[in-house]
Amino acid sequence: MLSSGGVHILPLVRAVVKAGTERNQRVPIMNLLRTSLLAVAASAFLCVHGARAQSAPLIANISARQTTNLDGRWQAIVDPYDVGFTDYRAKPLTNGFFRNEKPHSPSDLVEYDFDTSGQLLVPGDWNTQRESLLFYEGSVWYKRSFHYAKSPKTRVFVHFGAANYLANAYLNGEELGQHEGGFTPFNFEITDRLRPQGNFLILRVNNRRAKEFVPTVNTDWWNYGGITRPVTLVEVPETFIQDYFLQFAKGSTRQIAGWLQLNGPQVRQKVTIRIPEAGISRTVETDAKGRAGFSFDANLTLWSPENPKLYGVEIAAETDKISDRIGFRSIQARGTDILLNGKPVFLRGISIHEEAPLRSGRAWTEDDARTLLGWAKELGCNFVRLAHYPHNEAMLRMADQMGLMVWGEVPVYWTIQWENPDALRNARNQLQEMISRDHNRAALIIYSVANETPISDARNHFLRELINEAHSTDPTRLVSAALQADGSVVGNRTTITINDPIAADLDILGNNEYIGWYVRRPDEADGIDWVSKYDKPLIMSEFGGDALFGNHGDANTRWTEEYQEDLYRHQIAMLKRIPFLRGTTPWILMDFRSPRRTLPGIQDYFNRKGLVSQSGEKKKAFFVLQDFYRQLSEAPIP
Ligand code: GCB
Repeated sequence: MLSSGGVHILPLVRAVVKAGTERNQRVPIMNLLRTSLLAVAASAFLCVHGARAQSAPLIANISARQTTNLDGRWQAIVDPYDVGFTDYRAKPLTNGFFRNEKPHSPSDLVEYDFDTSGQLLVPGDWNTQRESLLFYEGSVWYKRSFHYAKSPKTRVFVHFGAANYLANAYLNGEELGQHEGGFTPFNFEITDRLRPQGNFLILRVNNRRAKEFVPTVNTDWWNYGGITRPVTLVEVPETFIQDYFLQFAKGSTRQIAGWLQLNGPQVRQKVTIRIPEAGISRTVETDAKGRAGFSFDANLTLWSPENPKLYGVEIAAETDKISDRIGFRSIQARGTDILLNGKPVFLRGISIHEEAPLRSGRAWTEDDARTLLGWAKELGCNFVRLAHYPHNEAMLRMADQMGLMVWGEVPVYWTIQWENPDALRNARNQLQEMISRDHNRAALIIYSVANETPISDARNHFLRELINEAHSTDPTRLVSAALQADGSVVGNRTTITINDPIAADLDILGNNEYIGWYVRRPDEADGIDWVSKYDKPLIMSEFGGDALFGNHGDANTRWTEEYQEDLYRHQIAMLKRIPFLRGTTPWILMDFRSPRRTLPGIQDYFNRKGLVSQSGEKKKAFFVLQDFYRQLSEAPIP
C-alpha cells in the first residue's frame, strides 16, 4: 500500500502477471520456417512449398453462397513433437504428413497413417473429444477426402470458421497457406488445385501457447485446440462480390452509406443494391479496383432490442449476386450517454465465454447460441459482452435476430508483448478479420481492443494503433476496452478514479473490478465512490465472484450461492451510485473451464463465477441481477 500525505493509495485490482520484460528468445515456428527458407533458398523445399502463402481476402457471408460442407469425422493424427512438420534438426519437412504418403512396397518406411489413426469431429475442440487430449497443447493433423465437380467459369475456396491457434493448410499434398489466431475465419483459393475425384485436404492445427502470440501464455480460459468452427467449400463466379458494408452513416438514421468490393478479372461493373421491402434500389459502378462506395437516403424501421427488424438486402453485380438480412440502427456516445437510434440507452448486459452450454467444450452451433443468448434474454439483457475473443458467427446472427446488442472483443488479454511488431500485426489482423466478418450485423455496436492490460507507454501505443484501426475500418461503431482503476482512501470512504490514459482515445470506457472477491469484502462496496477524469460513458465490464451451484451456506462463506448473491446485492447498490454508468456486463453468464482453477470439489478446473452452472442450473445471484435489470428496463438510467 502506498501512502502520500495521509491519503492511502490502495490497489483495488489484483496484481496481474507482469508482461515479460525480456524478449522471448525462442523463435516462433513461422519465423523458423522463414529463416530456414532463406537458408535453403535454392533447395527443394522452396520448389515444393513456394513462398509462405497467407490466406486469401475473406469472403463475406458464405452462408448465402453455393457451398459444400466438410464437417463431420476427419482422420486425425496427434503429433506432440511435430514429427510430421519438422525433422530431427528442426528443419521443415518437404515430405511431412501433408503428403499423406503410403508405403509402395513392403520395405518402404512411412511412419504415419491417417487411415488408421482415429478420427475427430469437425467442428469441435479436441480436448473434450478424448480424455487423453483434455490438457493437450501441440499439433494435430486433420485429413478429409472429398470429390468435387466444379462448374465451368467458377472459383472455389476452402473456408475455415476458425482453428486454434496456428493452422497450416494443404490440398492434395501442396501447401495452401497458413493462418495465425484461434477465433477468426480464413479462406484459401483452391480453384486450380481441385481434382474432380480424390482430393485430400489436410490441416495441421497447433495450439501451443507462446509469449509472442495473441493471446499469450496466460489466460483464464481453456486453450481448446482444433478446427473449432465449420469447414466449407465455397463456389463463386470468376468475378464475385467479395465483401460489402451496408449500415447507416455514422450518427444517421436516414442515410445508408457503405461500399462493396468485387474480386476477379472483370473489376468494372454496374452493381445494384436493393432493399425490396423498403422499395430501395440503387445502382453504382465499381472502379478499377473493383470497389464502389455509396450513400443514399432510406426510410427504414430501426433495429433495436425491442424490435430487432432485419431487412432482406440483395446486391446484384453483372457476374454475381448475393443476399443478406441486415438491420439498421445508429449508435453514438455523447457526453456520458450512449445513444441508440438517438435515444439514451442503458446496456443491461452479461459477459459470455464461447463455452458450450450443457455439454462443455467450445460452442459453435446455432443451438448453443440460442441457449446462451436465451439465458441472457431471460436475465433481462439487451446487451452481451462476447469475451475475450471473437465468438462464432452464429452468435452474432442470433443476437441480430433476438435483439441483443453486442460487444465484440479481440484477445489482447493481460500480458501481450507490447514492443513486438509481430504481436501488433497479429492483433491488428485478428481485429480486421473480426470486423470483416461481422460489420453488417446491427447487433454489434462496440469493438473492444483489450482486456486488463497494464499501463505503459508501449501498451498505450499498441492499443492506440488498434483503436485507430477499428475507427478507420469501421467509423460507425464505438470502440472500448476493459480497463482497471485504482482507488484512494480518505477516512472511511474510498474513491476509485477512472484515469487510464488510453481512456482518452476510447468512445466508451470499460472497467473490470472484483470488489468483494479478489479485493475486500462484498459489503465494503458500500463505502466506494467512483469518479472519472473523462466525460464518457462507463460500462462496468466485469464484477462477480465464484459460487458452486447447490453449495449453500451463509453470506460470509466463499464458494456458496449465498456469498455470490450477497456480492451482487452490494455491487448493484454501488453501481446505482455511479452517475456516468451506462452499462454492466457482470462476469459471467455460465461457469467455464479454466486451467487456473484447481480447487478440488469446488472448481475442478472451472471458473465458477457463472450465474448459471455448466449444466444450466441457475444460481441465486441470477435472480438478483434479473431483478436489477427489471428495474432498469422500467427506469433506464440509474
Ligand atoms: C478477469 C478477467 C477474466 C477472468 C476473471 C476472473 O479480470 O478479465 O478473464 O476470468 O477476471 O474470474 O478472475
